[in-house]
This record gives sequence, C-alpha cells and structure tokens, in this order.
Amino acid sequence: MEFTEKEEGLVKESWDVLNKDLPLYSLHFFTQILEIAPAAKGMFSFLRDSEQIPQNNPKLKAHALKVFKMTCEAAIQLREKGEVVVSETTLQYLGSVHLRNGVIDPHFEVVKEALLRTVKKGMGEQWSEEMGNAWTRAYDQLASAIKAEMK
Ligand code: HEM
Ligand code: ISQ
Repeated sequence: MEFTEKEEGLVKESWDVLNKDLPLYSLHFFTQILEIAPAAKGMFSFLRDSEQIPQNNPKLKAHALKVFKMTCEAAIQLREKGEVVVSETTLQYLGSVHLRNGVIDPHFEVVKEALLRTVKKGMGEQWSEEMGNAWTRAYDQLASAIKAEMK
C-alpha cells in the first residue's frame, strides 16, 4: 500500500515535537527499551557501567537522535520512492555494530514499541492511531534493511 503524503506529514510533525526536547525524549526512549527488555542494558556501552540511565548523557542523546532521524527519513523515502533506501556504507556499518553488540531480530520489536511510546508521550492529545501506523511502517522498512544486512 502506498505511503501517503498525509502519513509522511504525521511522522514529520511528531519528529519536530521530539526534536524540541531531545534530552527528555531520548531518555524516555531508553527508559522504555529497558522497561520492556531489562537485559538490553548490558548491550549499550554507555549504560553498562552505570546504576541508572545517565541523565543528559551526550552519547545516549546522539544515538537516540539518529534512530528518530533515520526513521523520519525512512518515512520521507517511502512517500517519495515507495521504498526505503539506505546507503550501502551506512547499512554495512549499522549491520556490524548491531551484530557486534549481540542484537537479534526480536529486539527490533522492543525498540519499535519503545519508539512508539515515545512518540505517543511527545504528542499527547495529538497522538492518533494513524500516526502510530505511519511510524510503524517507516520503522519496519528501515529495520528490515538492517536485519537483512545482519544475516
Ligand atoms: C547502535 C540505529 C535497532 C541496539 C546504533 C547506532 C545507530 C543505531 C545509528 C549508533 C552507531 C554509532 O554511531 O556508533 C538503529 C536503528 C535501529 C536500531 C535505526 C532500528 C531500525 C536496534 C535494536 C537494538 C539496538 C533493535 C537492540 C536492543 C544497539 C546497540 C548499539 C546500537 C547495543 C551500540 C551502542 C553502543 O555504542 O554501545 N543503533 N538501531 N539497535 N544499537 Fe541500534
Ligand atoms: C541504538 N539503537 C537502537 C535504539 C537506540 C535507542 C537509544 C539510543 C541508541 C539506540
């Protein structure tokens, strides 16, 4: 099914909201990941040695930002080209980083759920099922490209 301009707009609109307070939303994103899958803590170098999730940690913020941004870019590409195209260099890099850190396919569902909860928190009353579906479609395409590279 076609990814519409409306769906692209919903993703962009909510990305703008998250982008206005990255320290808050990147922390929330991580908190959700660990709430769903506590064992994931040991996978992240910037969490491994700390008791709790570090507040305003620059690495955490930068990483979360990339995930938000790449999903938003995936939405734009889906609308423009009907598919998500990630450069081969980026894919190879992401494939190897995730393999090296022990990421396996089911983890992608965890990160997706955490991402959706974060968008929902950011949007409050403006959250809609349609918005969630648009993020889901963009994320799923991006995730399958990374997963394929990890095979
Ligand atoms: C690292 C993106 C899914 C765990 C990274 C990095 C990016 C990224 C951009 C940083 C690479 C760097 O600059 O060094 C994504 C995207 C995903 C995804 C776009 C899905 C579409 C996942 C999943 C997991 C995961 C499902 C499993 C929990 C990690 C870990 C690192 C990492 C452990 C290394 C962090 C460190 O430096 O210690 N990811 N990721 N990622 N990701 Fe993901
Ligand atoms: C890296 N990969 C997946 C999810 C993430 C969430 C926060 C920070 C980094 C991440």
